[in-house]
Amino acid sequence: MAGVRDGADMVLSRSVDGFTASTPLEAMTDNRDSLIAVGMNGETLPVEHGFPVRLVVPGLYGFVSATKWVTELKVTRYDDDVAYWSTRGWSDRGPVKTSSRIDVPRGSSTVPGGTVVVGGYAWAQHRGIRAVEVRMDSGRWQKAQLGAEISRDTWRQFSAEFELEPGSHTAQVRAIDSTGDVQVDQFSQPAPDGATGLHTVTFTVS
Ligand SMILES: Nc1nc2c(c(=O)[nH]1)N[C@H]1C(S)=C(S)[C@@H](COP(=O)(O)O)O[C@H]1N2
Ligand SMILES: [Mo]
Repeated sequence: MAGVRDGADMVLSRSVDGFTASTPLEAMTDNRDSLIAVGMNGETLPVEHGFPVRLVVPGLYGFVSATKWVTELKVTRYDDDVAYWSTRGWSDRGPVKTSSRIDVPRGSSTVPGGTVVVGGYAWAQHRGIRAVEVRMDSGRWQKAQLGAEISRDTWRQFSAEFELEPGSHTAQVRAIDSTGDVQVDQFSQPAPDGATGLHTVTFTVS
């Protein structure tokens, strides 16, 4: 309501534990429903999730947005302030990367032969998931069935069926977001700005 000074481009949120996060001012003021949250699942916010107040910013990783036990919000500039993880090898911004994971079959598990269902989640917060593809044993990418899109900020379930012979098999998944971008298949570590690569699960068909 007070407005911000010209040149401001970041909100530095601070916590009782010394953590700080640098969130683009735009992400906290555009129409994405960023929250100062006091509750969760219809109850008072639990202590481990930030009681009495925490931030929730759709589309950004927690290390640049999700400050728990908030004590201060400072409207500032990236040129003037640096967040906790940005001095420890992480970037100062962190849009969530389009990604996906396989939940079944579990890695190293044994499943009955015949039709095997590969299932899991895909996400591309604030862009939304357009498609998910699964492949078996480096075969061709197959379109998965998608669950309902609750919102473009929520995870989306997928499943795909394969007829498999007994033996060892390896499933991989990739997501495609609503902008048409395909999940990056090249492996990279979480630091500095989020992991990439394909979740790969090897299991046995009995
Ligand atoms: N005060 C404080 N807030 C924090 C952190 C922290 O270490 N201290 N970690 C952040 C990170 S990296 C993530 S992923 C989320 C995790 O929130 P959750 O515990 O509610 O899942 O909290 C964020 N907020
Ligand atoms: Mo995190």
